[in-house]
Amino acid sequence: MENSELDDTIVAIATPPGYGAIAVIRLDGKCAFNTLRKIAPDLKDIVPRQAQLLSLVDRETLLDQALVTCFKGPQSYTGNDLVEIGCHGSPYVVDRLIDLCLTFGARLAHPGEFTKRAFLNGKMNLTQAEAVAEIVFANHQAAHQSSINLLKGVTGQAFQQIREQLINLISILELELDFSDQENEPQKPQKTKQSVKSILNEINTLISTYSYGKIVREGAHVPIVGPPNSGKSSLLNALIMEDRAIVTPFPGTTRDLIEGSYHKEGYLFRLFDTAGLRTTSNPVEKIGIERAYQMVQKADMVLYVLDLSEPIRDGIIESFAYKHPTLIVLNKADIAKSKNIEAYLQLAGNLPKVVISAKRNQGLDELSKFMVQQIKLRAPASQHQVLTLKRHCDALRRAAKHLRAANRQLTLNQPAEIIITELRWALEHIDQILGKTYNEEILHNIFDHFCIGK
Ligand SMILES: Nc1nc2c(ncn2[C@@H]2O[C@H](COP(=O)(O)OP(=O)(O)O)[C@@H](O)[C@H]2O)c(=O)[nH]1
Ligand SMILES: [Mg+2]
Repeated sequence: MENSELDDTIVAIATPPGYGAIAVIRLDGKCAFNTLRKIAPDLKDIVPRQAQLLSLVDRETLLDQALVTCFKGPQSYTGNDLVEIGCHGSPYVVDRLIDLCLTFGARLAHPGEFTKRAFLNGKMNLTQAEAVAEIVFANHQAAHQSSINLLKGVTGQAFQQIREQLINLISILELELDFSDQENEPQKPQKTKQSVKSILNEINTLISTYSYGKIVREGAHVPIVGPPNSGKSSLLNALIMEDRAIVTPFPGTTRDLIEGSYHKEGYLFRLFDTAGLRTTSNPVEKIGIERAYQMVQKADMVLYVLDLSEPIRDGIIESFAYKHPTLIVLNKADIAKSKNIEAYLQLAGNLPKVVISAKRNQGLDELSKFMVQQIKLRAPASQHQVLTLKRHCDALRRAAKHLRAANRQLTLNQPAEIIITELRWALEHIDQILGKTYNEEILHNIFDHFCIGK
């Protein structure tokens, strides 16, 4: 957005399109109140933050009666003069009202433009602006909680602390440079190194929370794999309590990845039913099996389903199970001989395992609890400071790269200017997280993912 665009008066519907009890239209900018006056001739005084019932007219004809709230800048969401019109949720009324605003000089708002204005007007920092979108999109408890932490600025505090430490260190080094000709005792390189290391540690600790944060935000990716006919599709259906995947007694039924999700203890699990693992000459099935292996590569946890009623054969648990977090799910307990169950339990060895019957819904609760426990094990000590956004993690990684470089330069006894340059780069990346410095590309990437009217 060009800066001149900040002066425009913008309009958009803030509620989902379609029929509804009410719809909210937002009008923001210098001419917001004037535009309102043209469609609401009854309006006398602007009483900030007080809803008024007004007649809205399309030229002379009454279009609707609406509850209108005016916010006088800077005490508004955006920091500008802002109007929220709560009209009846009729697509016709909404379209007409927006058209009228356009006729009177407003323009359509871009996605996220109201929140972008709030950020540019200093009403919130960039991580808080991101939190607004996160709250809207959070569809389970864990994601919601992390977005609230972001909004309250709890997560931002961690970045703020790192920023302060960096500024501190840079100013000490700069001061020494300024007074290097005087008889000041310069800070020992060893001490500078310690400070760099301690900041780097904090950054690395934060980065390490991202694998958990990603699960919190997007849900855990859990492929269901195993030999054909072991009951993978049955397990998917049983866990999501829906008849999603086709279940047949014929091996090789499932080929495409079939996704189904469910919530447990506030976490979202995204299950992927996959083609049974076997050697096959069928080209379609081959592709399906290839996809199953690909899913394993990016999985947060793998459910490896085995059929307890089948004899154990060599290589029935493939080697990837030992490289990725895998839970062995021993299925068909309802028709298995206890001798077989014992043998399978032994086969699974040190891998975590549960015995279930997908068909009879037995052991599923235990399985789910186990899955939750596996996720919880990855939670960092402080649940408040968890990275959930890739943008933050990427910026921290870049900052860490410069701190490592600073560390190397210190070891090589390089002059302070070089160390300061690296530290300044690290600071720049932290500042970009908080939006203390930004460019159009950063803003575009963030706000383009917002909905219109937000
Ligand atoms: N007795 C019994 N049969 C099961 C169980 N789970 C699945 N089956 C049966 O095993 C066959 C294969 O199941 P399916 O879910 O399609 O296996 P997939 O090929 O691994 O997806 C079907 O006939 C299912 O009804 C179970 O827990 N007990
Ligand atoms: Mg199947």
